[in-house]
Amino acid sequence: MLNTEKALEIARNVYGKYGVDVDAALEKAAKTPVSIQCWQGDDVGGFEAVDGDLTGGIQSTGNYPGKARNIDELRKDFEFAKSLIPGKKHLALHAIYLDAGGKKVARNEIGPEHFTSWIDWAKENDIGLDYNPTFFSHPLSSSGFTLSSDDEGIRKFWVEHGILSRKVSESFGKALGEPSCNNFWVPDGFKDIPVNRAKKRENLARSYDEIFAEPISKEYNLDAVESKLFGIGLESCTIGSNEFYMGCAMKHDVLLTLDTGHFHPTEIVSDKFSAALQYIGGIMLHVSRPVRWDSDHVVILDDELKTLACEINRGGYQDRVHIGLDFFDGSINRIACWAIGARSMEKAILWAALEPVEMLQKFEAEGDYTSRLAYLEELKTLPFGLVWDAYCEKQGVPAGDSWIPMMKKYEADVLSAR
Ligand code: RNT
Ligand code: ZN
Repeated sequence: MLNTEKALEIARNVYGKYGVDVDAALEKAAKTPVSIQCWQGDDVGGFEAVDGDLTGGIQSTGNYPGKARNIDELRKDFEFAKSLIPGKKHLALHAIYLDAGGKKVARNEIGPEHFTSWIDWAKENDIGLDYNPTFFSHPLSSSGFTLSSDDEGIRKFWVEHGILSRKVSESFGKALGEPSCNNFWVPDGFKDIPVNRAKKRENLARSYDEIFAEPISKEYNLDAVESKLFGIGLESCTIGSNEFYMGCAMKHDVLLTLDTGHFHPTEIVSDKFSAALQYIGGIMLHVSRPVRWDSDHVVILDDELKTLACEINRGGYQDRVHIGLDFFDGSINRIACWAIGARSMEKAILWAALEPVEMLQKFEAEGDYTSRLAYLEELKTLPFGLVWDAYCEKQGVPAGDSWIPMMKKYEADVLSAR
């Protein structure tokens, strides 16, 4: 392998031809936070003191050995995964990952006190935290409806969970000095053709009116609402659809969460930033990889991932789009999933930072679409790999494929003993 300085020299030369400042790109990428989902570590199981299946129309398949069985193991695994991933990182928690010392806590009572050990851990590890209330895998979600339920008791129960989730998230922001994104996703929907969609959507809207009634400083907490197309067993109607949450995000001035697996298969999320952001303050991304359906495969560096990152950059939306990951695969080494997915996201962010946006946008403004396409193609074969390796080196994480034997060793030493 070339040494870092040599590699950078070549890259500076090549990218310089297009007016791209490689060093500025490295800095820009390093500053972009990526929120990594804790739930990849244990197949969305969580650590409530009750056993139950994963419900809500989502699924983690595969039974690869070595999954984290408790908070300590999950933290250890994440610490190791983190050492393989360059850039600024957050960990996204779900309410079911609370630390209640083995005690059973009702969902509508999960509050900041159950996450103080996570905050201490986050400080030690120099990462930010994000949060998600958990509206699935619970007896009171088994009817298929939570915040949209016709049953006032059930609806109120989940409203209470939602209100408390904002307090947990606020406590993260206060303790760690940067806002925590608090993401609402409810599985609510119908398997078969409903005849009163309106009622459920009115209920859901009413619930958010109640949940978002109290103002919380955006310095600490940024609420986000996530739409979806369909879930397994909920194919005919999702109450929290895209149109529902577009309006909800506008009304309550909260982030709109766009999950890349939550749209029709040919519909692409990279086109949506510049549309939604004309009217909505900010977007939270759940970067995932749908294969034929919302399958939550591990994110890879495909064209759409690059375009997602480029569109944030091209539009100047760095401060308004919060990048988060959302995939969960139990069929291969789970730590490798984190590393592959998050490293791919980082690659895309660096790729975008290396794009000669000014030059390309000038072609477009001048109507020279020929040059626009010609250069977009030529850029694909610039020595990106050299810059990526240098980025990893500078960030103190393994470059190239050198992380793979490290991951295998962790598997042999730690995971295989579980
Ligand atoms: C489900 C949503 C949601 C979940 C996580 C676990 O389709 O994408 O974001 O994946 O909250
Ligand atoms: Zn999601």
